[in-house]
Amino acid sequence: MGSNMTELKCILWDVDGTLADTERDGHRVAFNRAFEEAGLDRRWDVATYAVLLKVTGGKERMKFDIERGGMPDMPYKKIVELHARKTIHYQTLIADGLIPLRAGVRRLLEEAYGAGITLGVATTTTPAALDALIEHSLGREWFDRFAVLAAGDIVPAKKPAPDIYTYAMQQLGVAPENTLALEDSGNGFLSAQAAGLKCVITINDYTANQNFEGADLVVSEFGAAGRNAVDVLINKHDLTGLHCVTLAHLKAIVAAV
Ligand code: XBP
Ligand code: MG
Repeated sequence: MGSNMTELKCILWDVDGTLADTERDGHRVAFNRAFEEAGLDRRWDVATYAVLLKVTGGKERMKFDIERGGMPDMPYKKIVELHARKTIHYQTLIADGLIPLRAGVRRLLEEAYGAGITLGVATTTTPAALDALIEHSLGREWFDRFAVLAAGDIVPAKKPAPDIYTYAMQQLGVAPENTLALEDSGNGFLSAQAAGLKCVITINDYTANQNFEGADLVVSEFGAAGRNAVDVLINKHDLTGLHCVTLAHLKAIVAAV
């Protein structure tokens, strides 16, 4: 590699929607269980949740639903209590093994880890929810393999603000030009972009119609050798051989001018 080429040193992973499709059958269901348990009439159906997902963070999402008249007003303390119960329901759902990793996630994680790339997490979700997913879907060894787990209220402003990415890079001592973000949503993309990062998007049902203009690569999933080729929606750097997304592709994106 020539000295004037930018080297990929660090990959920061989003969690919800990127590592696993946690929103529809995980977070959403957990919120509804907490509402039911608290005697609230409100249930978030799949379509309603699509609207609510424009606000990141579970407590912030509840506050937003209250403001739009979906839920009765309540003191912030009550929101925090409901959210704590929601997190416990979410942990139970994850522990039941209901939410698998998305296609190609483990392959790409292992390829990057084996190649000595620094790996980290940058998410708006609550640390306890992230821990559950690592323990039950990824495997305990990943607690050590991720060099930073940046999550939830550790920064005051959640995505689309850049803060969580900036925090993760500060913790790791890596520069934005050597770091790549992996995301699934418009808010995640905006956050990564604002932190000065190039970004690869793996869309899902909730995010497929969001705006990813300017993203480096947008695909249907990371993919795998034994699966159909991934759908490529944006390929800014004219990458080839995209049956599935490999570490070589991620390196090429960071090296591209
Ligand atoms: C997605 C989010 C999270 C979850 C809910 O985060 O917005 O708020 O929907 O998690 P990301 P909490 O894609 O950045 O991982 O209820 O724990 O906030
Ligand atoms: Mg996400």
